[in-house]
Amino acid sequence: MVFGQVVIGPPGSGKTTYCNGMSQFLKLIGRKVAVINLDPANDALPYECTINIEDLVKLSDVMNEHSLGPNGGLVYCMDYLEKNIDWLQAKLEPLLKDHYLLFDFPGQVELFFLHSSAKNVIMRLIKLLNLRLTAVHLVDAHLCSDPGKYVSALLLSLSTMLHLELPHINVLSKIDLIESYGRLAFNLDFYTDAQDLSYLQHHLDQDSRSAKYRKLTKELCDVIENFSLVNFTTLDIQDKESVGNLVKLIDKSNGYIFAGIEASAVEFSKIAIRPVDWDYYRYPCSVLLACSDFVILLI
Ligand SMILES: Nc1nc2c(ncn2[C@@H]2O[C@H](COP(=O)(O)OP(=O)(O)OP(=O)(O)O)[C@@H](O)[C@H]2O)c(=O)[nH]1
Ligand SMILES: [Mg+2]
Repeated sequence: MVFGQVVIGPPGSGKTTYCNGMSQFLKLIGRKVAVINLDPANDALPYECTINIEDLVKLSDVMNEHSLGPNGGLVYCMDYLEKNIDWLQAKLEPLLKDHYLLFDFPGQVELFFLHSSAKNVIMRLIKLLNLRLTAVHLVDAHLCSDPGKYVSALLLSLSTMLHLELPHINVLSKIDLIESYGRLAFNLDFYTDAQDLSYLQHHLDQDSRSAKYRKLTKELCDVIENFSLVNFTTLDIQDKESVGNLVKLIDKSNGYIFAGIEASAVEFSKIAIRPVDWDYYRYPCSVLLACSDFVILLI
């Protein structure tokens, strides 16, 4: 049985940084990790990727050949990947024996709550390769600083959960920056639990700009509350405790802890007994070399 994570979320929410930090953390606790970049718009990758969609299809080629913008280009690339799923299957097969998989997906959100290609790719892989995957949906914690944006984050999370039909964990990323956005209207628990949204509506009513959308906001909040599916956990990718807590949640959701591969407790003890140093911004040697060449050229 092969376990892994499907890392998704809006542009800039921290997916690529997460894959880098998470792969280093998992390696430290003794897992063999493969990061699979399925975002053709990711140019400078901070992690060493085992499989790169760029080897199948390039976003710039698609945009030039089909006169598409970046959004249309990404939809095309996902459709292309779905049609060429055997390419990805063949690349993944050698990893199945002992690797934990991290899939870095594009940040174009409609691919995950509207279009079917990304979902079909994930479902086909699960069936063909017997994978156990959890969707890790990153949302920038900055959205908590504005009630309207927070409602949109809830709605996006709910639609993505319903569309993908995977074990799913919503994460407020970059939580280390939350204090820099000013005082929140409610305690952080309010935003992570997403329980009683009437307080939020009341708060929105205070703002004259939001008042005219009052009925719409109420209806949206009712939908979110009626499903009662969305909550969030928090993450600071630089903090080992924060990453460790998230790993434990993910292990429960995709069944890793029940698979008896290695007891999670044993794995975590490896990290507890020694100081941990990982650089989540780390760039692979080739990128550093390319950068230093560039500097030399500039000199
Ligand atoms: N302070 C802080 N910054 C973070 C964290 N995670 C990511 N970032 C920063 O957020 C920015 C965007 O991160 P990326 O990893 O490129 O985000 P992404 O979701 O992959 O972006 P796209 O691929 O463009 O959709 C970068 O400058 C990261 O350094 C975090 O936990 N804390
Ligand atoms: Mg990225």
